[in-house]
Amino acid sequence: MTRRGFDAAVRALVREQERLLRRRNRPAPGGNGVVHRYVHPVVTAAHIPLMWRYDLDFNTNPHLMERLSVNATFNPGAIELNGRTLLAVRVEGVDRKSFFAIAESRNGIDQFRFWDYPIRLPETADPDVNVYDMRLVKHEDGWIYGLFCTERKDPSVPRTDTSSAIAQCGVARTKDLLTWERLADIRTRSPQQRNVVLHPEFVAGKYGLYTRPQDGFISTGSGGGIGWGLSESMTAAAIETETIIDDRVYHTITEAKNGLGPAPLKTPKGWLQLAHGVRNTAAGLRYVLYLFLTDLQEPHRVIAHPGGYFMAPVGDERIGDVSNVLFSCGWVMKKNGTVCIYYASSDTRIHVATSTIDRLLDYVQHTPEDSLRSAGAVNQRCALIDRNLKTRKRISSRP
Ligand code: M1P
Repeated sequence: MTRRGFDAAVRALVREQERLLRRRNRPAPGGNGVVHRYVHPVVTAAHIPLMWRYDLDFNTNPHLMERLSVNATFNPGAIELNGRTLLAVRVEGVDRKSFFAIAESRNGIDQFRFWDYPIRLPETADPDVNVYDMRLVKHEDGWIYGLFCTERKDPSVPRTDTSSAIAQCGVARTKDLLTWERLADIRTRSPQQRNVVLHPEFVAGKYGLYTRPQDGFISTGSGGGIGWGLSESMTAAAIETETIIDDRVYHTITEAKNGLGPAPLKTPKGWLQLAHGVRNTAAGLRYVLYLFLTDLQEPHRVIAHPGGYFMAPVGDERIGDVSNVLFSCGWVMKKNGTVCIYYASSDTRIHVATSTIDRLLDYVQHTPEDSLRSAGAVNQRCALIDRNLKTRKRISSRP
């Protein structure tokens, strides 16, 4: 390539990316009435700034190659700050290492752009090998916390075992998402933890934490379920007693495992909780999203729990690096009651789905619980059909 050709190729790359970054989004047709999906993903690997991927100097990169390619963008934490929607995106390089980077949008639906640099997350004395899935929480103590999974190689296995790892919850805090203070990893009695989430308010003067205890790195073993515990502080958080508040259950969407998504939203009826449930199939694990409601004073007490999922992978969402996965660890409730749910499909790209608090509360309060038996499921459907027949008769008998 000549220098002129190189410059023209760079300009073409910039133009092409600008088209993507300026693209407007629009609601997708159809849906289940609980949420609206959107036509385009909101953040993809192609949204990553060119400066993070290419060496743009003709002298050192005459073939204009990507020097540090990005594999995927997924599982973002979300927060609204100064009227903007900010996502703490999990960016995964082609070297498999994940890191966090903030992508910003005015409306939360489209035109997300990354800030100039990824987050420079301080390490602890025992450095993380991989960090991922940050939950952003504005706590009433005044800090914004980022809780994420920190993964290190298991030191107890033989050198030849190159896949055994230990997952725990890392903690960092910030006021502006630019400068971060790293705190100690959370201590619990469980050998492994993932999907740990900070409750936004103090509970009995302590920090409330949702957990997901597990025996192994992938399998929950004898552990599992969404747990709850209290910690005196967040600078050296420790949970002595963990209670399972939403267990995994045979022949349901949470049979293999489950985990809380983002921090719950406070509503007049209770804390609205979003989680993922996992079951095993002949084609591998299938991750779907579900909602439930917990008590305002006792956020660990479940007060409404619809059966099944409200979102599962559809269409293109079903395909990616880890296919058949929907995962969410970020949502934003706007002043007008709109809720933007940020979810990733198949560990590859990020989408938004919108709803309202009223709609989501209606869903959690009026959807029947899982009956746990086929006959029970038929009874629920027959009751619905009976009610509908009466409603139809009433409508058709009107003059
Ligand atoms: O690959 C699907 C998801 O698997 C893990 O979630 P969980 O611990 O609940 O199984 C996480 O690694 C998550 O990042 C990933 O999306």
